[in-house]
Amino acid sequence: MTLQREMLQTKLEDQLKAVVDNKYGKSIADCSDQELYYAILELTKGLLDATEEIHGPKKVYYISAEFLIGKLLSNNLINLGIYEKLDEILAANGKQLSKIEEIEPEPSLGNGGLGRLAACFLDSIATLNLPGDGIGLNYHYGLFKQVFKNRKQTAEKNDWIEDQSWLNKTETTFDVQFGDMTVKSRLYDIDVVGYNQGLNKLHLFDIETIDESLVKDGIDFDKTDIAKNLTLFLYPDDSDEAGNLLRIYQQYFMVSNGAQLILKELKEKKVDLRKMYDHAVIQINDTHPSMVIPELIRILVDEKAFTMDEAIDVVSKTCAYTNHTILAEALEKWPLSYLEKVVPQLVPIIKELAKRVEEKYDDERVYIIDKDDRVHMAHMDIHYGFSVNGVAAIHTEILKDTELNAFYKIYPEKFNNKTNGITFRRWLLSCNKPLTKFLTETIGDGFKKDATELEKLLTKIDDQSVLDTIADIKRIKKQEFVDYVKEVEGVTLNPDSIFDMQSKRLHEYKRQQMNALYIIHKYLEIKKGNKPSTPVTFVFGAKAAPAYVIAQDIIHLLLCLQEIVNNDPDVSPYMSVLMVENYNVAYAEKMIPACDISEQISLASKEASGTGNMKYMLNGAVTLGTSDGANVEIHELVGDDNIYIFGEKSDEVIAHYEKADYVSKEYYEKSEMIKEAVDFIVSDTVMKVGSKENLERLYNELLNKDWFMTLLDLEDYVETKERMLKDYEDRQKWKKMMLVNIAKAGFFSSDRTIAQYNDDIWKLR
Ligand code: 26V
Repeated sequence: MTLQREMLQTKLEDQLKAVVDNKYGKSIADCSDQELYYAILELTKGLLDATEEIHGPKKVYYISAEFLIGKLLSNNLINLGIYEKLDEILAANGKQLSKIEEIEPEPSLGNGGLGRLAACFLDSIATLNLPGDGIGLNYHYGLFKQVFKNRKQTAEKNDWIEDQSWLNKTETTFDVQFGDMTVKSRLYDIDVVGYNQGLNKLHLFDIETIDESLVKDGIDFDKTDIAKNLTLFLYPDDSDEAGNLLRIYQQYFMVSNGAQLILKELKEKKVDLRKMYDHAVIQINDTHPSMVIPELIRILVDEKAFTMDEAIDVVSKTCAYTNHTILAEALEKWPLSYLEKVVPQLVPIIKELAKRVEEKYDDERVYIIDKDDRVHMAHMDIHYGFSVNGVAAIHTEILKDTELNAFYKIYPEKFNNKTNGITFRRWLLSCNKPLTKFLTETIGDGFKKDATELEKLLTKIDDQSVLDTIADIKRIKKQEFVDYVKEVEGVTLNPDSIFDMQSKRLHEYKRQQMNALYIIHKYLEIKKGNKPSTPVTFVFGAKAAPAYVIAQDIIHLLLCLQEIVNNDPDVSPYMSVLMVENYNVAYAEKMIPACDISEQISLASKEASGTGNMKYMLNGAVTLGTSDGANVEIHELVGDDNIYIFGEKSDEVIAHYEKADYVSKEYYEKSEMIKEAVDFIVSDTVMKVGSKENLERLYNELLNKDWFMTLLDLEDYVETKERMLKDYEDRQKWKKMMLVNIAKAGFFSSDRTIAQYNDDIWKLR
C-alpha cells in the first residue's frame, strides 16, 4: 500500500468532512444518505487515484461482452481496507453505511454467470497483483430491467449512468471503421482495486454520438441507426436480421477498440510486435470477442508490414479462448453475408483462415465456414488460439469427448480445464458480515487471503456453540431478507420457514419448470392434508430473454403459483412462493446469505459450471443438485453426506440425445404424481389467475417436446427434496452440513481460478 494512501486513511474522517463541506456546506450528520453517497464516491475515487497501478512485463486483456460488476462502493471500501473505519465514522454521526450503499445504482452490464465471472476475475487478478485489464462496452441501459405486469415479465430500460459515477471519462478515442460508416469511440475507465493491492482497469468503450432518446416504449428502438444506438443495450433482441447485425456491429466495435488499445499500450512500452505474445495475452470470453483474432491479423498485415504467415503466428500465440456453454444455439455462427455488410475488411482474412484449415483437414466438423456460409466463431478461436478451456471439470471432459472432440484430436495440448470461482470479497466479506466476523473470531482471518483456510472450521464440527452460531447467523440473514422483501415487494415471508432458492438466468435447461412442478405437487399434497412440519418458502430470481417465449411462459407459471399458493388459507401457513422482481447482483447479495436449500437442478451435461452454486455453499446453504457443472466438484469436496444429488448422469443424458429415445409423454403416463402436477398447469385454478395462451403453450411443450427432459428426473427430484426437507428437522445434522459446506468452499475462490489461469495460460509472472 502506498504511503499516500495510508496517510489518507488516518485522516479519513477529516477527508470526509472536507468533501461534504465542500460539496454541500454541511456537516456529515446533516447530510441525506444520497448526499453522503456522492461524497463517499468522490472520496473513494480520490483514494483509488492515489493507488499505484499494477505493472509487469506481461499483461492479460480479458475481453468480454459482459462485466456484471454490481454495485462497487462496498467492495472498493473493503479492498481499500477502510470499510470498517468509515462505518464507524458514519455511525458516530448517526448514519448507516449499509443504507448509503443502497443509493448506488447497479450497472447492468451483464446477463448472468458469464458476466459475473468476468467481474470476479478482475477482482482476483488485481488481488493477486497481476497486471490485467478488462475490455468491454459501456451499455447505457445494459440488460433490461424486469418489471412484472399481470403476472408477466415486461422489460424496461435500466438507466444506471449518473453524472457522478465510477466511470472516468478518458482522453482516449479511436476511429472504428465499419463497411458503411466510421464511428468515433470514447474510452471510459472504471478502477479495479485488489484486496490490499494495486490497481487495474476495466476499459469500457462507448460512442460519442449515442442518442438515448431513441428508446421510446420499454426497450424498443430503431435498430438500424447504428451511429446512435450502438451502445444502448446489451443483447438487443436478435430475433430479426437488424438485431443480429447490431450484435455484430457491437462485437466488432468492442474488438476494434480493444485491438487499438492493446497495440497503443504495446507501442508505449516499445515492444517489438513480433514478440507481442511475451507482453500481452488476450483471453477471449466466449465467442463474442472472437473477431479480435482476424482484426489483429488484419492490422499487423495492413499496417505493420507483417506477412500473413507471421501475423497468424503471432496472433495465435497471443489469444486464448474460454468456452462457457455446449448449447448449440448459444454457439455463435454468423452468416458470411452479415459480416460482409458490417466488417467487409475482415472477410478476406476470415476466408484465408478458413482456407488454411480446409487445406489441412478433411473434416467438415472443424471447418470455420460451413456449407451454408456461416462462420463458426468458436472454431476460429480453437484453430487460431493457443488455449481452449472449459469452466468445470465435467464441462471440459464433455468438450473433449463430444462437442469439440474433433478439435481435441487435432490439438490435445490446447485443451485445459479451469474450474470457475467467485470472489470471496463480495460473496462473503461484503454480503455476509456477521458470518465473516464469526469466522474471523473462530479460525482467524487467514481465510481472507487464502480461502482454503476455511477448512480450519472442520475442527469445530463437534463444537456446539460454533454450530449454533452458524445457524443463528443464518436466522439473522433470513430476517434481513424478509424485511427487505416486505419493503420492496410487499410480500410477507416467514423467517422460520425453510428457504429454498433458485436464482439464475431463466432457461429450460436450468429447469425452473421442474421446481415449479414440485411446488404444484407440494401444494396438492398440503391440500390433501399432508402438511410439512416446518413451512417452506420457495424463492426464485430470474430474467428471461424477451424473445424467448417458453421462458416467459415459465415466469408466468411461477407468478401464477405465487398468487395461488400465497392466497390459499389452507396452504399459505405451510408454504409460500416468491419470484423476486428484477433479480440482479444486489438482490443476490441479499438472497444468498438467507438460503437453506440451493437449487442447482440443470439437466446433467448442460450447465457448464454454475457459480451461484458456489455462492450459496459459501454462505451455508446445502445443495440440491444434479451431477452437472461444478456441482460435481462440490459433491467430491463435501462428500455424499453433505449434498443431495439426484437425476440421470450426463452420459445417460447424452445417450438419450444420441438415440433420440426420450419421450416425455411416457413419463407423464407412467406416473400419477407427474400427471397430476403437469395437468394442474392448465387446471381451472391456474387458468383463473393466468393466461390461457401461455399456460397451454407450456403444458404442450412439456408433454410433446420437453427438449431439456424435465419429466425425466421429476420423480427422483421430488423424492430427494422430500428427504432433504425431512433432514432439515434434524437440526444438529443440518448445522453440521452447513459447516462442512462453508469449510469446503475455499476451493471455489476465484483467486485459485486466476492463479491457475496465470500458471497454465497467461504466465504473467
Ligand atoms: C446464452 C444464450 C443467449 C441466447 C439465448 C440462449 C442462450 C443460452 C445460453 C447462453 C450461454 C452463454 C454463455 C454463458 O453465459 N455461460 C455460462 O457461463 C458461466 C460462467 O462460466 C457458467 O457458470 C454457466 O454454467 C454458463 O451457462
